[in-house]
Amino acid sequence: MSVAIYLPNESKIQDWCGMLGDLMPDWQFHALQSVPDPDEVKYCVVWRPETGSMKRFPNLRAIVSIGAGIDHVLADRDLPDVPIIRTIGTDLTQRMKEYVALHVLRHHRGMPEIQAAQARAEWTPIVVPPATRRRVGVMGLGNLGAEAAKLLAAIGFETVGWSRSGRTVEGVKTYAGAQEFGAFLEGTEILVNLLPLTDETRGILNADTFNRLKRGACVINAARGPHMVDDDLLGALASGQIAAATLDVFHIEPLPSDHPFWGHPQITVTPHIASMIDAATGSRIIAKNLRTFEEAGTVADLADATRGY
Ligand code: NDP
Ligand code: OXD
Repeated sequence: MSVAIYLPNESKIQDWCGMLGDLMPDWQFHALQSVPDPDEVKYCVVWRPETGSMKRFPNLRAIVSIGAGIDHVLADRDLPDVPIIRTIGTDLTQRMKEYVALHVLRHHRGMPEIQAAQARAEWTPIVVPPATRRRVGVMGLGNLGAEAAKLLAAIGFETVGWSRSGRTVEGVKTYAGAQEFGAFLEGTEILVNLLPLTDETRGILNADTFNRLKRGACVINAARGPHMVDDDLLGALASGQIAAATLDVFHIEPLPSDHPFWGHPQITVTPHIASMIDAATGSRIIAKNLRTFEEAGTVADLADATRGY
C-alpha cells in the first residue's frame, strides 16, 4: 500500500514518512513529489497541498488532512473526489483548551495592562469582576469549541456558545444559526473563534460583529486567518470598541514582517501554535485511521466536503 505525504516544510515530510513507516512497516510512505509509481498511491496525507498535486493518483481512496481543518485541502481547486479524513483527538483538544484558557484568563485578569504597568515600574492594582460576571462567547461548538467552552464554564465564566445546529454543551447557554448570532454576541466581553473556515464563516470577525459585543471586548482567533477582516479589527481597536486581541492565525502565514499586527500594542500574535499536532501523536492517529479506512471503507473522523468541515 503506497501513501504520498506532503507538507510545505520539506524537512517535515521525512519525519512523517519515518514515523508512519515505523508504525506501519507493511505500507510504503513517500514524499508526494517523488512517488515512484503514481498508480500505486491509495492515500495522500497532506497539509496545505498544492492545487492539482493529488490529481495524478488515479487510484486514490482518501485524503488525510494533517489537522482538524480541511479548508487547506478544499482550497485545491482540482481536488480528486474522494473522502477527506480529519486528524483529531484528545491531544489536539487538550492543547486547544490550554490555549483558550490561557488567553481568556489573561484578558479577564488584565495581564497586558499589568505587564505594561510593570514596564513603567508602576504599582497599579487592577480589580476585575469575578469570572461569573464575565460573559465569554465561543463560536463553533465542535470537537475543540465544545471542550473549550466546557472548561471556561468550569472555571466559572458565564459561557455562551454558537453553532450551526444549536449543539448542547453542559454548563453553556447555546445559540444556533445566523438568526441567533446577534443574541449570542450581545453582552459578550471575550469572544473566542473556533469555527471552521467555510464560505459562510469567511470574514465573520468583522466590524458588524465587533459592534454587537460589549464595548471594550477582547477577541481571540484560534481558528483561521480569513475569518478576520484585518482592517475592521484595526478600526475597532482604534475606536475602543475592541480593547485587545489574541491572534494565532492569519491570512498569510507566516505573518509578513511588515504587517501592522506585529507591533500593535493591543494585539498578541502567536504563530499558529494554539493546537499544533506533533508528528509522533499525529502519526499514531493517522496510522489508526488509515488501517480502519482500508478495512472498513470509512472512519469516524470523516469530514463533510459539501458542508466544508
Ligand atoms: P468541528 O468541525 O468539530 O466543529 C465545527 C463547529 O463549528 C461545529 O459546532 C459547527 O456547528 C460550527 N459551525 C460550522 N459552520 C458554522 C456556521 N456557519 N455557523 C455557526 N456555526 C458553525 O471543528 P473543530 O472543533 O475540530 O475545529 C474548528 C477549527 O479550528 C478547524 O476547522 C480549524 O480551522 C481550527 N483549528 C485551529 C488550530 C490552531 O492551532 N490554531 C488547531 C486545530 C484546529 P454544528 O455543530 O452545528 O455542525
Ligand atoms: C488544524 C490546525 O486544522 O492545526 O489542525 O490548524
